[in-house]
Amino acid sequence: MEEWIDLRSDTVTRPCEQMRRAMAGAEVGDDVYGEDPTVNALQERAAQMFAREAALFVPTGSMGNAVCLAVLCSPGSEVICDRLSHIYNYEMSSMAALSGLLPRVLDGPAGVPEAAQVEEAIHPAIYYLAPTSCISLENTANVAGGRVCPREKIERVLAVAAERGIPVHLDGARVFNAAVALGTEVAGLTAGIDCLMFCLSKGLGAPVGSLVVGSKDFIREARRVRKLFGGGMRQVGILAAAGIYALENNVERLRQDHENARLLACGLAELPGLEVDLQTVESNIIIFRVGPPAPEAGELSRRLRALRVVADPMGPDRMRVVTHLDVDRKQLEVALAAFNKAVKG
Ligand code: TLP
Repeated sequence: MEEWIDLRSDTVTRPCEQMRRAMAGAEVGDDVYGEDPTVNALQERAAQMFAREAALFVPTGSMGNAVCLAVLCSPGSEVICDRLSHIYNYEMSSMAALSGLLPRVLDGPAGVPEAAQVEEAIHPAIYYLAPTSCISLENTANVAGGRVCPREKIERVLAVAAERGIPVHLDGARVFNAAVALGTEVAGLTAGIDCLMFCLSKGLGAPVGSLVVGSKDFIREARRVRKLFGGGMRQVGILAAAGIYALENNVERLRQDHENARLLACGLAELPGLEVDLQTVESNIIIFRVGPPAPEAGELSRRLRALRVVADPMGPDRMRVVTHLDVDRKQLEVALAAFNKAVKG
């Protein structure tokens, strides 16, 4: 049977044979009692990789972000975030629904606000203004096209945050992609950020799971809030084992996904009606414009499916494709040939 090539997201990867073996062999215990040795090992490894005191395994990135904001922020306060951020667009308004928070939205370049914009948006301490309780950054910035936020820009925001005494959260769903793209380590890239979430279930190839990373006190409170949100899990070492495997084997190889994304982007840019800004392709995500003579993005997506290539539209004139460990070079060539056929009808 002919295979499908799924470029919708790096979330679509399936655990490989060795990862499944690690999962099947995992030692487990009841993690609500803190007694799952594999979860504990994963949490320690994550804390160590980020040079922080502690980490907490959570089922999803969305829950990780929600837990962090709930710990950092009081109801009725504001969270500064970018207009393109996942936390603002794709998390079911959870900051409002679960924690009574209002997003203060900024239009930063490349999906992350500049320090000057942040400074201007922080409310002064006047009793009739909602206090600003957190600044949330995202790296890589997904909907900006997987843009990588360099350390210098983070530092400028951190300086403003420190001066005003406001904590900074990082939605680091793809922070390993950012670090690999910059040729640096996640610990250095994220130093000084108060708490962060990163995902095992995106480019790292695990089936489930994210981690929240921070200080001991922060993680103690995060554990309580995770339970409050229904995220206390039991013999979850089976999933944590996949996470350990992912951290041990799938970080450096993200480089390949980035190279593949560049190749794919260059190929797409040559096709009639597809407008790809190659300057902005910095990691494994490509967001590009679709216009005449190509059909609307929805129709293009349908034609691609008929050719066994899956890519979703983002509105009528935009599309996103994502490279990951389940698509290799040969499959990308097949995908490009399908795009070529589909744009021409
Ligand atoms: N992103 C998914 C979709 O929800 C859009 C994807 O396919 O890219 N932060 C960022 C930056 C994300 O991209 C995502 C997922 C999350 C948080 C949420 O992670 P999950 O899906 O585990 O809740």
